[in-house]
Amino acid sequence: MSETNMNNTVVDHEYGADEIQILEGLEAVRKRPGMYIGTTASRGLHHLVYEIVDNSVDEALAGFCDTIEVIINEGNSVTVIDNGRGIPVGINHKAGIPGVEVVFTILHAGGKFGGGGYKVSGGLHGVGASVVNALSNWLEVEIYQDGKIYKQRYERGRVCYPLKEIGTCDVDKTGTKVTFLPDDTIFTETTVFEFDVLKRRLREMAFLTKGLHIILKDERKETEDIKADNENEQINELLTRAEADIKSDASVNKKPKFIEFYYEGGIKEFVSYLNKSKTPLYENILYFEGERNNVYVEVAFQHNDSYNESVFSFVNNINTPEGGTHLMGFRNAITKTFNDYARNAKLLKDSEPNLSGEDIREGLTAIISVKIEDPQFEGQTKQKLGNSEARSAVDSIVTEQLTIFLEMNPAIAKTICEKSILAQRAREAARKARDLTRRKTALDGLSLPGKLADCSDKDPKNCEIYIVEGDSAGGSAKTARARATQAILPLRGKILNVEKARLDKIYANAEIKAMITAFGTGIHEDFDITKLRYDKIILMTDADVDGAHISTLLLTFIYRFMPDLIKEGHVYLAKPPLYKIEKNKKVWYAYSYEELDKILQDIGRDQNNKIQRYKGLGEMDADQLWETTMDPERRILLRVNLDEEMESELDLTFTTLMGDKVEPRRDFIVENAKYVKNLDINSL
Ligand code: TSJ
Repeated sequence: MSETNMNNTVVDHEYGADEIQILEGLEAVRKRPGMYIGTTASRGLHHLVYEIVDNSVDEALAGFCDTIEVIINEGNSVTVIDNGRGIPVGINHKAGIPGVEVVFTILHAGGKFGGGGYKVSGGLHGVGASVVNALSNWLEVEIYQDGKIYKQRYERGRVCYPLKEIGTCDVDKTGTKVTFLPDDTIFTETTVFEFDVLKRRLREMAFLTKGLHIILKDERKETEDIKADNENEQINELLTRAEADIKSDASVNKKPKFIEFYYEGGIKEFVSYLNKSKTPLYENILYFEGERNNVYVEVAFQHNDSYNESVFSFVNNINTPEGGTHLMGFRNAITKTFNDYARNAKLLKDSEPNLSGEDIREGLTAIISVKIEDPQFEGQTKQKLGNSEARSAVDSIVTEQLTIFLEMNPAIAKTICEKSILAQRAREAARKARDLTRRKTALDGLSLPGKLADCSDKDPKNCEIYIVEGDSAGGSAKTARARATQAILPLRGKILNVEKARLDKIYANAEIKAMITAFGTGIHEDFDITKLRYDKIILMTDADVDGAHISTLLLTFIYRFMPDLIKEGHVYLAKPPLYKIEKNKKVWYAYSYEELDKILQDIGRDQNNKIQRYKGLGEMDADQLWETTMDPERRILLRVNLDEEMESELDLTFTTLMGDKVEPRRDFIVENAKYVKNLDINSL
């Protein structure tokens, strides 16, 4: 092991022991890749790219680079190019090898060897380029510096030859180019990069780094992309229902091959992007920026006329879905500052109580981004920022600048305060309504909704609940079900769109109340998963556009009120068949057009084949419904997943699909052909 390395290394040794350690370091990465990149599935594969790009983003944050280009090459290698200073090629004193070799061969070397500037962007779990190198079949780096081009190649982490000069370039041209091919013996599930996945994260990075150009190109032939797409075929199916009408538009099928992100306004533009399908309450996007105690703070926000809070926080360009000190600092600052303002401006009377944080955050879209030298993560999942200096930095910067802004923009200040006061009143009304239901619950034990046909088994682990659209399908489902373990809750018509209703109205909605009581968990801060009455919550709707819409409404409700049900994998979509085929008294069901095609191929395409296209659950009798959609032995269920790393995109998915602006909604569907893909629905 060490021999190969010795033969290939530039410098003469004294450093043999170090090199053995180097190899052991990278070998450890190859042995336990999960420890370094979390997963070797598709997500881990894509993280390799982010890990490399993070280095270029650091160079941009240090002020030496303004363009990063990412290219997916034919054969699924990836190239990242920046126009920064180029990784240092001089011999690193400590290691006795060129800086670039240190970066790629020594575990956790990233950042430590760079002088000056921030080492801020975090990378997944803070691992470096060496991890990408260790997990690549091969990796090549080229550096443009002082009119020279340097190159080195590695295979499975090992140096192939000493860093060498391979030519000259314009002295003005500087930068780094890295190309790597992920190791298919490690990424056994897939080595196919998905354009859309990279696109989403790169867009986020561009939003978080104002003034940086990030370009993504796909140079593969059509086939690779289609291969990746087919892995999500079951999703396509769901989509074809909702999108059948749009699909005729040829542009849908044309994949983008090139995209450039550049946001001069950074997170300000992030906020307007998130609000694009909503109606803002005022034109400005408030933006505050500053540095305190070595914490660089940026905050942008704008209220819209909805009732939901869409606040996303980032530390060193990494999303922190669980928040932490930076988020607490922000919340504290806006609560205090708006209350002070509202009192002073007599918008809030002396007799009235303070606005709560929740009131002020109603309809708020915000991005909080901090950059900090040594982020400490806490909590069970180590995703919550713990540094107390981040709290005080965000709090004081937002308080100071927001106070001034409100003084100078009284009309906006008044709009926000009035919206918050309305929210306060609605919250009070909702609390009263909720207390009423709570008291009732306490008295009756569990007063389950009347429409619910509950199952008899009392162990939630064995139980499932079907949420069924419409009374007639509900009736069939009640007849068809396995009474011991399957409960049926029929819902009447379209359910309330929680994106467009305030809490009091939501609590007053019968369908929503029925679901909340049936599930048993409570919602929001009262949510308690141990009280869940069913292991599986199965949404069963028609296989048409309306059905897809109802599913989305239901998912939106669950996402906003009890997201943990989705995160813990309790939420499913039933998949009714699309076709029934009859021949000689025998019956087949097909769940997709492809399946229909296959069945017809198998049984022969005779004239007397009877093919029925199911339009709704109502067209099936109880037996058919059981056979095709409810029998655990035969049915197909799709599990709904939240990809937490793309929180903001997910929020956008729901708000866009459920929002009231028609144009953005259509654009969204056309652009992202697969909205459910964001939900990452996995077939079981
Ligand atoms: F890490 C990496 F190898 F994966 C990688 C690093 C990949 C890519 C595409 C780019 C980079 C990278 C590194 N771009 N720019 C830099 N800059 C430095 O490493 C650098 C240059 C000069 C100095 C200095 O103090 O003079 C310091 C650093 C960290």
